[in-house]
Amino acid sequence: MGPDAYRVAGLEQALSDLGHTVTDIGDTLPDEVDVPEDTHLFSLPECVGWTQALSRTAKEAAEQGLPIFLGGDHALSMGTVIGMAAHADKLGRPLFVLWLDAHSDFHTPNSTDSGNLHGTPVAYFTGQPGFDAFPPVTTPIPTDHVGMIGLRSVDPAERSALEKDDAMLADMRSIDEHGIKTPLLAFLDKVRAANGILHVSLDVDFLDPSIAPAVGTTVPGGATEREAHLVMELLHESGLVCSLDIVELNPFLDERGRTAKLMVDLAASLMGRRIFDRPTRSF
Ligand code: HAR
Ligand code: MN
Ligand code: MN
Ligand code: MN
Repeated sequence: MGPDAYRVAGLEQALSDLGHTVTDIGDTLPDEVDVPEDTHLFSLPECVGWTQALSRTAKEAAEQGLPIFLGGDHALSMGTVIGMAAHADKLGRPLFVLWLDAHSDFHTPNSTDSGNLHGTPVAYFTGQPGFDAFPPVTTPIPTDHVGMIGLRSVDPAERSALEKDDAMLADMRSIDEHGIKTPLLAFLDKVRAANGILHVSLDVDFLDPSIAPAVGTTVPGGATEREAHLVMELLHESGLVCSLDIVELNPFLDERGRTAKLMVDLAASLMGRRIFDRPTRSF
């Protein structure tokens, strides 16, 4: 339903209005895999099947242009990031990942209390142990190639794992103090210095629930519409972005499509829409 809500909200039109040639390749179906159900992890066989299918889809799509992956559950990034990592490897450039999220999604299957695999993709694609049921990660993203902005709900197990690593972590407290541009520009400098390319993963709950209610895991105190647009515009200007996930949209929880529309507008800002071209909302 997430992808369809973005389609209805006019994603394709918004991007073609910017002069891009847009190809909607439709919904990706999960591969059939021989993985048994798990008593603790929800929908494990499906997630493994999706990871396998999406990594292949990402690799293929990246050859054609800049893929935008629509979801749906954030577990989607397990596949999109390893696919993009393989693409980057082929280009001979390192992949960096910018995680825009209230959560760090750094659980392993062993540490997750909830059993929700959307809480695990960053641990998976950085090569943490415990993901034996999943496709092997041949090109793990080093944790110092990961930047997280928007953090405000990180479980104790994730916290102690992150403390040992060197991902760039910008929580909402530091954003309030220093502005959202400070950690972002520092991270982009790092990508540029390494001649890297950047995958951006935008979780709806990065945004404040008052402007983006359509997500099952809201955390108050999120990014404002203006902060989020600024991030997208700076990302566009960097010229470093190779791919984007827009995820965790649950249209059942939306109010007249406002969250879907905001996510579409943010994608448009990242793809080059300039400030005076923002659409008027008439109802
Ligand atoms: N850390 C919690 C868990 O693992 C919450 C996960 C948050 N949900 C997301 N991901 N949508 O960002 O269950
Ligand atoms: Mn989810
Ligand atoms: Mn989240
Ligand atoms: Mn997430």
